[in-house]
Amino acid sequence: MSFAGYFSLTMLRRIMQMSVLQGKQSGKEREISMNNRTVSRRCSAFTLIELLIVVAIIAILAAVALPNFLEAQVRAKVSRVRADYRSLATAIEAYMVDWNSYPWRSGMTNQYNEISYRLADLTTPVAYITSVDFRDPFVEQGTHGGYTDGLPRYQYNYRNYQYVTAQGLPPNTAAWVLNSLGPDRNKDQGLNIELWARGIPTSPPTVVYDPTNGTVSQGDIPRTGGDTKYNPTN
Ligand SMILES: [Ca+2]
Repeated sequence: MSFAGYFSLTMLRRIMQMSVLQGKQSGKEREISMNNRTVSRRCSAFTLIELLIVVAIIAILAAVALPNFLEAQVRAKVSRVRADYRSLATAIEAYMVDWNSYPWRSGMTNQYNEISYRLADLTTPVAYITSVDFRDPFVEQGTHGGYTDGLPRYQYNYRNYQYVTAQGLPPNTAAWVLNSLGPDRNKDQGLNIELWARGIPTSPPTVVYDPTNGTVSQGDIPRTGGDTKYNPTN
């Protein structure tokens, strides 16, 4: 073996020894650092008790917040009903000024009790309002809401007492009523509110929604206009 060959072999052995040594050191260092990580992880981890306390606190907060959130939704819907009534009442009274009677499209169709049909004369030929497609926020879409005709409901109900003769009410009474099912989502006697206000008994008795009975409680949300005796207090 030449001197160059002997030198190369010696250098190669040396390098291999160093790398093996380095490898061993790295392994040790890795082990130490892993141990350190394990220790630090053990120190920073949550215990089961801590996790259970956090879960319990979140559950309590949810139990307190959820009913308030649902009630806020109902209150917002009641406010929307009253805002819709204001828009519709303005258009209905403007129509009365021009035509000397309240709007009423008679006849029977599949949607005859929807205001988009009964109040269609508010939009054409003169547009007293751009649309009468005001949906009752308390109508579960497509259900009849307790009305015995079984027709699906979407919108507020409307009655014009000049055209719909109500027993006990003077004929041609120039009054109208808009009605929402209210938070109980079921028909009470809101459309007969004018009779109730004049002391004419209705069966079952007229019930007007009152939030003091509970945010979700029985009753309808009616609004009247014209020759009316009904003065809502809420
Ligand atoms: Ca109701």
